[in-house]
Amino acid sequence: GKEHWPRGEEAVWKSALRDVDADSPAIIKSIVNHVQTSLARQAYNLDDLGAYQAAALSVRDNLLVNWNETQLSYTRKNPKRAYYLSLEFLMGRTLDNALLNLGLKEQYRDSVKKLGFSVEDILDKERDAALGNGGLGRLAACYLDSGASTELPLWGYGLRYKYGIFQQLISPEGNQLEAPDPWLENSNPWELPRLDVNYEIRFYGHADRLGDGKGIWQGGQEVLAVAYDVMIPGYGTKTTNNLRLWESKPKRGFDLNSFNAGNYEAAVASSNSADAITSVLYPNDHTSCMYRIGKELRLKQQYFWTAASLADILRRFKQQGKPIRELPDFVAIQLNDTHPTLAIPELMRILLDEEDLNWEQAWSIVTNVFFYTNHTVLPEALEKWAVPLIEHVLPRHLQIIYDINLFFLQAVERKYPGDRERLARMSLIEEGQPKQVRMANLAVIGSRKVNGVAELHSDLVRTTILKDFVDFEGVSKFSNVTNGITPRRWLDQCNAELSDLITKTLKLEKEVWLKDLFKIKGLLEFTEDAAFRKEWWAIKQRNKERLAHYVQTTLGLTVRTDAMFDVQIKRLHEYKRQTLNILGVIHRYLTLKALSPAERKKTNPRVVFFAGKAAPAYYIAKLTIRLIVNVARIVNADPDTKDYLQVYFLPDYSVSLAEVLIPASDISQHISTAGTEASGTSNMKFCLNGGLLLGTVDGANIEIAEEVGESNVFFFGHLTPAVEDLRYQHLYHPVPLQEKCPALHRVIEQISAGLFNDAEVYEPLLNTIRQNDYYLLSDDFDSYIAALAMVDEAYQDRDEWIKKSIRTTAQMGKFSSDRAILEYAESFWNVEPVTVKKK
Ligand code: HBZ
Repeated sequence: GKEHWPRGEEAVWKSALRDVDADSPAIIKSIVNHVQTSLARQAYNLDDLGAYQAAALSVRDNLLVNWNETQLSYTRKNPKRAYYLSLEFLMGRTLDNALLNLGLKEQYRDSVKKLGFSVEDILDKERDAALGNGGLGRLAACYLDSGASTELPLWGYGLRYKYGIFQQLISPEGNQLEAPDPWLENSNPWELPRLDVNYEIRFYGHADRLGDGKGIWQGGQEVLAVAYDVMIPGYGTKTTNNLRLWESKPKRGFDLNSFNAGNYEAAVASSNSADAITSVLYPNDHTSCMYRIGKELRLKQQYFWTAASLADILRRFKQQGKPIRELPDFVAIQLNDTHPTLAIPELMRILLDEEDLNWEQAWSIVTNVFFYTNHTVLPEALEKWAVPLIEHVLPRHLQIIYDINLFFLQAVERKYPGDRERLARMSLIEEGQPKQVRMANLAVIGSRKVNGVAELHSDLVRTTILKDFVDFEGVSKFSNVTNGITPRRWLDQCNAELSDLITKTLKLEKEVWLKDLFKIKGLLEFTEDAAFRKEWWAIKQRNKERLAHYVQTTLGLTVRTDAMFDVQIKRLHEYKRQTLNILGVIHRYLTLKALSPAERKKTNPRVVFFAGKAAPAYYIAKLTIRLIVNVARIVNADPDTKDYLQVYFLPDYSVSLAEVLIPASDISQHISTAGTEASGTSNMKFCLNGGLLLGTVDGANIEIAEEVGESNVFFFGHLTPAVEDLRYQHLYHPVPLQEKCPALHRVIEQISAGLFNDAEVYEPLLNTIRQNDYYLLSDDFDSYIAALAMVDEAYQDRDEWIKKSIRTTAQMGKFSSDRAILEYAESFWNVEPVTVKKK
């Protein structure tokens, strides 16, 4: 453990080290210095982008000091550490977050102002780090923020994709087009290349068994994993943790044989394949069938990342000089979904083949190190890998998976003699053409604990997809950690005015309530204070105007800001039912059209916003986008209704767009078919910002209602236990839509008749409802429309609405990701906070 210690006298080093310097002139000096040296630019022709880069480098210097202090203190204290393995980290922008976490925002605002720039303008120059699809990736980002803020020794491990989630363009017809996201184009000041931290990762080759469960894996292709570190500052603490992202590189001297043979092209081609591993984020959420194309590359991504991360974790552990059997006392590894499950056979391989442990010793270490979080119960989303593919890419791992399976099934057979169906269900191998490895089963049996992400979801995990495992291993291994969100980004940063009002009202330092979110409950006593309500409402209004300004400048469209703002923003998926929302919009449109002008005037004006990306191969989801865009076109241009109903599809949804949309919402929609949305996390973000929730009894909506009170949310739709029966009815006792739900039938037939152009185009989408309606739109439509009417009615009583809004924010304390990450640390990992001394 010597590597981080200074060589000479510590005091001499310390006195010379640069510390966080909150002094404005020093900040100006540092920015100017970066302009002149790091950027090699002249002060007089500096643009906003240059100013952003210089400010970022200057802030980075502060982070670096804290990062070094933090890592040094971990090395000295040698605590048990936790590692969060996630294929996705949806970080968004960094500069604003770093300024707020360091407490330097106002100093930098003043400094850049004196240099002739506006801090808002330069913050806006940063590109999002969009290394994720949606909730799962953003959750990982919130957990890193919370880990650092609660001073946990927690590192993230992921991949440094050259291209993040695709950029979404909408064609004039309303089709989604995908363009690459070259986010590293302008260079990235937030990453530190660690060219010296690298590992060789093997693929292909051949594996031999050596007896006693041991083996040897040789040959094939070797690729280099190179580390890039991203600093993760805690809020109001010196702790600055690390997110280590791997880049793939051809091994130096790789395929020298090809060069020697004069086959230059073949050598170059193989280098290309090494680079390809971390070139692009897979844009599919939930639909594993969609990465059948290029699936070998996806498997290689998963192994490359887990192998490099484990090698790094083990190297750090070994530097302490402890025996390998103590690994579980110093290391906990959280698997974010099944994507990193190959870490289980990989650690077995290392322990058996390289550390020479026997099977029992190795398996006992493995099953005490790993923890698995499940994020979905949708059967089509459970990962499976074809046996022949694993055999080809990772031959030794397939042997180990078969051995794990053999021992496991022997144990199941001892407990349930002769129960062959149970064995078939629990096996790691699904029979079929080809056979497939069930990654969730492997993750479960290789882990110490398994959790879902909201109470209902964890119950469903225990009673449906993992029921056999609960019966076999006992229920205590299967628990729940309800998701959370960081109140720093999702309130203080995105809604600074509301944050200031809360601070002023609570008479607490904002550092206090942002770190103990239950403290915002103190707002409850101000619901009856008319002046407070007025301020609360004025802030919501300004946030609506900020959003309207965004729409005006990016799309050239004028949004009316005196209407209710109704928002649904999330990945496009049938189970999330954006289709239900747009059909509801059409229903409202038809209703408005049928009213007299005088009657229309009495209605509640509404602006409906949609945003979200569809997986590029998800045809039905793309049709939904097309329908929304075309409904918007017709409705917004109709002089009869345009004062009462506007619809917008905002292209290219991202973390930074969410930061503008969420604070502006009066009502947001979380309307998945009951039992399908594991948790949802944007529901928490809207409610924290005083938006009310319209939703189904699903995921974390349920716990939000428990906290804020059912009178402050709008629930509708069938409950989870009814869903299975309804689906059965659809299949075996279908009722024509016209009889079952005439209101929905009318809407659908209007689309079919061409009210929104291109009638034929929508038929496949409409047929999903007319035919088996798997996501139960026809069962929930009437109660959905009724719930929308209740929202309208509630909004008319403005004072009561504002009270609901305040009560909602006030009771969201539970949903801080600080609470969630501490639950993982305390009840799973047994990892404790480490205080990093302020110098
Ligand atoms: O994880 C989401 C759940 O749908 C949501 O309910 C939950 O709140 C959130 C955090 O727990 N799941 C995802 O976002 N999943 C993915 O993005 C995904 C990505 C790649 C895959 C599969 C799923 O291969």
